[in-house]
Amino acid sequence: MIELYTWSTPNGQKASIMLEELGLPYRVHPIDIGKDHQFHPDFLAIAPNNKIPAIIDTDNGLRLMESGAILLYLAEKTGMLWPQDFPTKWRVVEWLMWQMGGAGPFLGQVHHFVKFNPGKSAYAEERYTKEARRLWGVPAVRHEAACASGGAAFAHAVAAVAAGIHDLVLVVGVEKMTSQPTARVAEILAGAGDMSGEGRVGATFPALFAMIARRHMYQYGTTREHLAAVAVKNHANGAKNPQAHMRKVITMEQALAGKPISEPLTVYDCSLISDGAAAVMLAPLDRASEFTSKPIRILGIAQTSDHVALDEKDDITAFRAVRAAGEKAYKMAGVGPNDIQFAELHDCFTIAEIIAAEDLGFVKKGEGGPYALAGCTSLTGARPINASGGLKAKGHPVGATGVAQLCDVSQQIRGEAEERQLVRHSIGLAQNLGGSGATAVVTILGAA
Ligand SMILES: N[C@@H](CCC(=O)N[C@@H](CS)C(=O)NCC(=O)O)C(=O)O
Repeated sequence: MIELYTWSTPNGQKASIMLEELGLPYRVHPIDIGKDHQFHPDFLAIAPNNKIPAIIDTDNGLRLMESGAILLYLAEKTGMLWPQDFPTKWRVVEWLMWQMGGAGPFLGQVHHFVKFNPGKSAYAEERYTKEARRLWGVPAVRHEAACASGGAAFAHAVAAVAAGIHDLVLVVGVEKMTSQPTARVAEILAGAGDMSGEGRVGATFPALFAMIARRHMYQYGTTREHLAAVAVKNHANGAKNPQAHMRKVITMEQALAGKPISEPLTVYDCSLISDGAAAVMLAPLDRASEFTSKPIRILGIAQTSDHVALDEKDDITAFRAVRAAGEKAYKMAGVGPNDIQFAELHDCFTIAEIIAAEDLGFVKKGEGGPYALAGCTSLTGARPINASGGLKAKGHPVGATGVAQLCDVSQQIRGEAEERQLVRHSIGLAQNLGGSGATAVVTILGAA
């Protein structure tokens, strides 16, 4: 157990985020620095420099102050977030020291001299503000496209690098969802849909995708077994993925007997409410080797849009935006569906994976269900889909999902997917969906 002595400031948050990220059990002891509790002898015995954060590790009695030392200690204790290869480990230390000795103190001093210094000092204000502006002087932007936010951010970053506007771009997807109850999360997510119509009558995404599934069943004979086959396969893959949210194998019987959520969808047809983050770095190909010995090439990418509300679409058994993005991405890459060896598809619901496989031309319209049931999309099938476990088992932290899919495809291309490593892995596709088909991003990746 880690005893954490802290307060809600940026240095305190560093320690809390690290403990959460590592999943270590910890207990918080608030030290109200606004009331000078940091000078109390009990706290000084733990942190002689009278600053939060500080920790005591009850496993060995070790006490530690300084946020940087705490991060390094926890990383080494768990072996997590602590690269084993020598140069990468020192790259981590380099940037940690930069935060501790550069960005952190300078931003703290700006805050102090500009907001709190009662005497005012033009010299200090200018000195620290100038340095802070230099540190902050990189462009940063947030993208919002519901569950396709990560993919949309990536698509725009690719355009900026390709246009020569930026050389290096970091695309980060992040979402924290589990602090809210399921009903509240469903309500918040519904806000990304058609609130004036669907949302107003209480139709959250499970209800919308249930209607899509019903219609697909009616038009093409898709069955509950077809949907369940997707769930069983993605759970099996997720169980092999150390980064998956849910690592639980389920049987066909379990999937078919799942608790109803919105008929015909059961709990096993719905993706997870997850916390998660993912990042990818973009560089022109001639600079990529500065950062990795295994660069990944973007062969094709497209982002498209469609109506938000289901009733405005002429066919709800297909996502027009996915079809259009797929066609454009194939054209850019100079390949067709048959060249795609594996894919990460946006299985927010099992029916969405089936429809995406059809929209992207992996199978004819209406054949996505039988294709999954026949095992063609399993790790050893003809075209593996969601080898990561997909949104169903790996998890669906919405803003992170589109970026995480690209990480999963890259991992396969690099041959680093361990137990999930596919035999054919030189060209893969990621498909990210926003809302009930309002936004789609399709990316085709290959080895550089
Ligand atoms: N270098 C230290 C700085 C810690 C620090 O400045 N803590 C502040 C809060 S963010 C504090 O405890 N201030 C109380 C004080 O200065 O009396 C670290 O990273 O842990």
